[in-house]
Amino acid sequence: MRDPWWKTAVAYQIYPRSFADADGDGLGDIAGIIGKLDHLADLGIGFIWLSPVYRSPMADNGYDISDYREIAPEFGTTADFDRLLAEAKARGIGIVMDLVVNHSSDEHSWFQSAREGRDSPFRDYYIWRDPGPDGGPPNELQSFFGGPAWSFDARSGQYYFHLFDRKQPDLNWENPALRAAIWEMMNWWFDKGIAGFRMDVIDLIGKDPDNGITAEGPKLFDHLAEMQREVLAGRDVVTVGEAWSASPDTAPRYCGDGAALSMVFQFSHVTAGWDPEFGKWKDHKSDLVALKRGFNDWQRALAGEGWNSLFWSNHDLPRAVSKYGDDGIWRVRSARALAIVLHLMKGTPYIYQGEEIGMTNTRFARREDFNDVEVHGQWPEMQARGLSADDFLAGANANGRDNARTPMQWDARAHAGFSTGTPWLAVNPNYPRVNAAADRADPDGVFAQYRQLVALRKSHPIIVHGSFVPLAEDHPAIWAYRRELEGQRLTMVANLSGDPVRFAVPGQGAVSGQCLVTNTEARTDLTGEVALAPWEAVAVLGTP
Ligand code: TEU
Repeated sequence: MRDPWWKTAVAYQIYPRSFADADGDGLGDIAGIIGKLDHLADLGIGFIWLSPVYRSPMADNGYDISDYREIAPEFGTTADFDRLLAEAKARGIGIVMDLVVNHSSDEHSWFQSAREGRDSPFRDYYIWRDPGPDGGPPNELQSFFGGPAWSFDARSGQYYFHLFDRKQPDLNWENPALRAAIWEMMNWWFDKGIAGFRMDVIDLIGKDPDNGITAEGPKLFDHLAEMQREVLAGRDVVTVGEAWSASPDTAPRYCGDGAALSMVFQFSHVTAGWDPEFGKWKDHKSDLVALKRGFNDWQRALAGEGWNSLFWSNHDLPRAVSKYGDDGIWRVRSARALAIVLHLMKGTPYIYQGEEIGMTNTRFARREDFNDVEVHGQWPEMQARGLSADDFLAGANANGRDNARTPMQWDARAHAGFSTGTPWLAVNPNYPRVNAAADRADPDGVFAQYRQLVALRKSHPIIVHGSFVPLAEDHPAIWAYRRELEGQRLTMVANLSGDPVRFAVPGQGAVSGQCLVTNTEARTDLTGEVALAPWEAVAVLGTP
């Protein structure tokens, strides 16, 4: 059987609001994306995951959709979108749309009708319950953005359910008519020629809220099987499900043989770096051993069946170089090391916009400076649980979603060349130094490293298909692994610390041959003890 194209391709995520603004209103747009397609073609990526561009009141920056087939006017028109699809295709790049169907916007016509009363034909598209015995919410379930997951609707005297903001009512997946409407919508987009879907919080669609079950609920895999039958079967597309609760045990049910998804986004490496008590809202020193375990466990679990996605960052997470690297003096070298570590594992790598030029977190001086709905919703919760204002601010600065959402830094012009107007979220002040034009001009820059890695994946099947064996899993500073395919061995060794480290390469990783990639000096031999410079990463290809 021919390999699916998405195993060799590298993905690039665009958060349209912050990518490129063509019309000067301070918000990124589709015309802006089209203007930057050559940057992406040059990087060599195979598909774009486009965060939502649908019509939306933007309570959660587009993850609250009011019309699944229309483009948000602030981002452009359907004609602009069709042009993007065609221009990307002409460069060999597919467009993967964001499918946000755990919930819609409360301004979707379905919800507008549903809230008119219990007789509305769309009432059952959402989850309504009578008040609890005390007149309060039906149960204790909480929203991910803080506060109860139930909001009262005075007109009908019932509560509706929302796992996110109150402007994001959850859709009722128990209703076959709702499911049919979603299948129809997905088929409509595929017929337009999109390359796939990234599925927002897909592990939540099988929920059973009456029994307090939200993630991986009893109906989840039935719904995915129906999606496979009604939409995906026979289509040569990529599907990636965002699944915070997926585990190595459940992974095959999402993306094993015959399952609906090509792969999932799982977050074990992300949550490994969170505070045990306050989660992402309290800064926590990251632990390399736990971080590696997050990846290695999944590499092992999906060795035979299924496929991994590989990512450091996305629009909900901090910038990779700030979280896992060193965004001070080692910014460029550590960003390159992280790229090498990630891209030579087994799976499909996702590059988040700006990662390819080593963009860093922004420091927000005050809580009020954050834009994100999650920060403002979670503060009262965390305060009630005993977290101080200073600690919360430090946590939000370390892990908050706005870090990834500051505008793309294209060049040293005002607002980093992102917009001629005033950006919706301020550009990181380091843009005169950290920007695409400067980085791309540097043969030892971050972009050059990413471009090389994307190209190597196409020329070296061992990177795509080779078996994976982690090495030195308990080492606190070294990340190392071995890949093998058809008599070839590829060993990657990286020092993820700012100190020099002497490391004895275990026998099962020993290799000499050709230096495939390095962020410092070329090496052709990884046998015995090697002395690694700070943040040095190197991969050697040879025979065992
Ligand atoms: O994110 C899912 C999600 O659960 C995150 O909000 C996550 O909980 C949080 O960042 C961790 O504290 C998806 C989208 O990626 C996100 O942008 C949306 O806000 C959310 O779903 C709702 O659609």
